[in-house]
Amino acid sequence: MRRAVCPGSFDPITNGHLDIIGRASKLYDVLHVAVLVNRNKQGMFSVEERIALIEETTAQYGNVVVESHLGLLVDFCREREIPAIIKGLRAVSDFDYELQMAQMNHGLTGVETLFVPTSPTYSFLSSTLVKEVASYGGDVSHLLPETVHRRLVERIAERRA
Ligand code: COD
Repeated sequence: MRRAVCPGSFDPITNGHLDIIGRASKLYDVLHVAVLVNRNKQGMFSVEERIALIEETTAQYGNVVVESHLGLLVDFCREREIPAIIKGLRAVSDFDYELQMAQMNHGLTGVETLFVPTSPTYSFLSSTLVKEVASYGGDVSHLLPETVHRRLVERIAERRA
């Protein structure tokens, strides 16, 4: 069984994430999506909500398993015997930090990191920017799966109420 993991915060999942997950799912028998829990960061969505949105939007691929993890990504990989981490690279600005993490993770357990170049359509896209634009009323509907966009608009309205 060939396995890999796409890790991230996914707060919330965007079309950029989905592009990488969809492409990676074709290369492996099982693709894990790991929602890494950051105790110091209050998200727009709870970890459970993020998992539900990822499960719903990746069901089409048929081989994606979604889980959360508190701790090091290398431990998530070791516990499940996952030899490869898949990361999307948006721009040169991503590269420095991604390279550091890849080298650190490899040094810790030998896990490999493979980079997939993002589709040009999504090279500017991040969850952070989407939340900011949406919170000021900008239209981000073309950047998110429909169900995620609906939940984001609802969440922003709930927070204003
Ligand atoms: N196009 C293509 N890929 C994209 C796009 C896009 N538009 N947006 C995001 N991605 C990909 C990138 O590969 C990105 O790394 C990944 O999706 C996740 O993105 P986010 O924004 O959801 O998540 P991040 O960047 O906050 O995730 C960072 C991790 C949680 C992966 C990292 O901090 C981590 O591994 N933490 C666990 C603790 C740990 O092991 N620390 C030591 C690291 S050496």
